[in-house]
Amino acid sequence: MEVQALFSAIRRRERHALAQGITLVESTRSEDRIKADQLLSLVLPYAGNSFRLGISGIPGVGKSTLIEALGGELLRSNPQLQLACLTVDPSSPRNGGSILGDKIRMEELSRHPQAYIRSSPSGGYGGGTAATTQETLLLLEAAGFNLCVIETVGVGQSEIEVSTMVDALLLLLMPHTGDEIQSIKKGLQELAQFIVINKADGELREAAQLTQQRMLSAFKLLAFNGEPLPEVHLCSAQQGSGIENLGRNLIQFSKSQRQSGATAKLRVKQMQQWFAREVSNALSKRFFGEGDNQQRYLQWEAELVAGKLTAGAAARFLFAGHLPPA
Ligand SMILES: Nc1nc2c(ncn2[C@@H]2O[C@H](COP(=O)(O)OP(=O)(O)OP(=O)(O)O)[C@@H](O)[C@H]2O)c(=O)[nH]1
Ligand SMILES: [Mg+2]
Repeated sequence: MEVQALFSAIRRRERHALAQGITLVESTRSEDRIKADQLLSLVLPYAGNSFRLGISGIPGVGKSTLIEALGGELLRSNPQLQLACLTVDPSSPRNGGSILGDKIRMEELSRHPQAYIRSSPSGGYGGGTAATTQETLLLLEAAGFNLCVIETVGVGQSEIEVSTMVDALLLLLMPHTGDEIQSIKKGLQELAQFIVINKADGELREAAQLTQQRMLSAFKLLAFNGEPLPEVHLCSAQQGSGIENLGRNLIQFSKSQRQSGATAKLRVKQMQQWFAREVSNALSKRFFGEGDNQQRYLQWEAELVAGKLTAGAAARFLFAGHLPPA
């Protein structure tokens, strides 16, 4: 399809066009990049108008199950909602696991006329491809999706990365019993606006309640310079408990953020962070592509590992074009 036609079809929220557009921005072929950039320049004036929600947590915590339950609930209580979801599937796309996995876990959502699910094999939306995720968001917004959910496998770095492109980050946690709470709470309050303890059902119910209490009291003890504290929720994505309340609070949060002008400020910050990331990626790509830089990097790294100098000194020698003494 021609770029202009693709753009028009995306604006009409035609699914095959949307899928084609996303495949285009995900492509690493240079001729596709040209088309992708043309498409992105067309969609840009129509983008930026959704509530972008990141959902992060360790594998198996219940992210997909939560999105299915929460998505269904939000669609029921908000008739105007158009929900798009970018999910990671841990299974290999080769055995067809990617599509199958999500169809099972998000059965209701994948059939809903006001929902669109895009699945990517792991390594897709989780870390490393921040630019692609951000471009995909623009396409979804131009297609009229006003809630965009990004599921990322939480392994530290990807949480931080996704937090720079969303309006709210929901961190999904397992019920804990012991001291881990002390170590995980640090830094969480700056990253996540919603902390949700999942699997509050069956045998894990009590542990989940205890986790919530401990987390709430830990947060109270910390002084946050007047910064708002994250909300701490309990839920069972599987049984549906706590979902309605969570959904209501998320919508409330998105409205108040928009009305206070926080969303607009955030969009500026998101663009600045995105630009900085692109420039730093481009610089590093250029540096390693030139002359023998890659090889000299490894040589200086070996010197560093051998304890002969500091990382700072090695970097300065590397950039000054020196080779380590033979
Ligand atoms: N008991 C219980 N099990 C749950 C709950 N939510 C999810 N599960 C189960 O936990 C397993 C993992 O759920 P997923 O939704 O696939 O978890 P995920 O975080 O998306 O996992 P990855 O995509 O692999 O990172 C499944 O077997 C779910 O049925 C819950 O609230 N209670
Ligand atoms: Mg999942």
